[in-house]
Amino acid sequence: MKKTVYSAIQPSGELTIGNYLGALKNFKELQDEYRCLFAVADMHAITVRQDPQLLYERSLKLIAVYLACGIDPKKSIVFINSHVSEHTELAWILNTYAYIGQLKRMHQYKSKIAGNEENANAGLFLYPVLMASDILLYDTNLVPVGEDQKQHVEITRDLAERFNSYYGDTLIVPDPLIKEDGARIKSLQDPSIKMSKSDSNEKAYLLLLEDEKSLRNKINKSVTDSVGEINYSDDQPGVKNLLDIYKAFSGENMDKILSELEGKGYGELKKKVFEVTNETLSPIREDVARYMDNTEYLLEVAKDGAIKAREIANETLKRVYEKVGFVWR
Ligand code: ATP
Ligand code: LTN
Repeated sequence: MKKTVYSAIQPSGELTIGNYLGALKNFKELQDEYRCLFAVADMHAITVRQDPQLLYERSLKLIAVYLACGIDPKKSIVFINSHVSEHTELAWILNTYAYIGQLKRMHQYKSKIAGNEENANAGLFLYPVLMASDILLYDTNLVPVGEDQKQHVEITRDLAERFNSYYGDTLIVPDPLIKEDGARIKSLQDPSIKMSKSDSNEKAYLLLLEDEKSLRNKINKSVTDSVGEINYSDDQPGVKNLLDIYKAFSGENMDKILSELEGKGYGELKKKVFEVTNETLSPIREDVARYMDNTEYLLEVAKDGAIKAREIANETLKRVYEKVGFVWR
């Protein structure tokens, strides 16, 4: 029996290279060894108000991105969360085991409600429980994500362990899978914060589907420092971030990169970063455009994925219902 991998991305904006390097890039290679599920987290996305038309388009586009990044719907289950109602059903049960104190300590929650606590919607608060349900419904062993999601995988583990301690072994306790390279891509304008698709400054991020010209411009305008030397050091966070991006896209080791760039200026570093980024992204860009010309096929992939996902989810939910004492439908 293969182990299970589950991950999801929110269709809440245009994807950045942070999403690609921290998550997407690692999905393809897992398909042969594991039973993989890759989802469109549309239910998570609405914890922040979305334009309905855009949400719809981005959900389909995310399927196109999955396929363009090498996910094969014959090997992996690709689906949209809201198609499988078991996610919200398990979430309700897990809500009754989640501690308010722990939910209040989640970094993502704290940063999203900053300055707006009274009017923040309850979905933002319960977001990690829905994420835990996503993961636990499929008896997931591994969750490939970027560093920022580590805390959410930890609360998932806590919920599974708490449930198991009440009822005996029921839920599999998952591990996060966080790759060293690319797990923490920073903003190009402020390297102390993560690169995020919801940043209000568009120069802060590089989009996965960014065109060549704008890719070059944004990299050229990225913040460096006045040291004037290329070192991989916390004292030079902007340069360090560019080196991390270079390493994650090229797959080369840092010593080799640094020796290649020895004595060179930041202009040369930026040129290299542009080349390696564009080389990886241009075929993805073309493939996504091609898939988006055939949205019927994308819908078919999603619907087929939901049927397969539901089969697994239903079994787990039944197990949970029986433990809790609910009468199974
Ligand atoms: P937002 O910033 O709008 O909340 P996001 O850009 O973090 O969203 P998600 O859909 O929440 O996007 O994340 C999808 C995946 O991308 C997750 O596994 C997350 O850890 C990863 N990820 C997001 N940003 C980065 C980053 N800067 N570096 C590495 N991985 C990232
Ligand atoms: N919260 C995640 C998206 C997400 C997810 C998941 C990731 C929703 N459900 C399950 C891994 C497993 C995020 O913001 N990146």
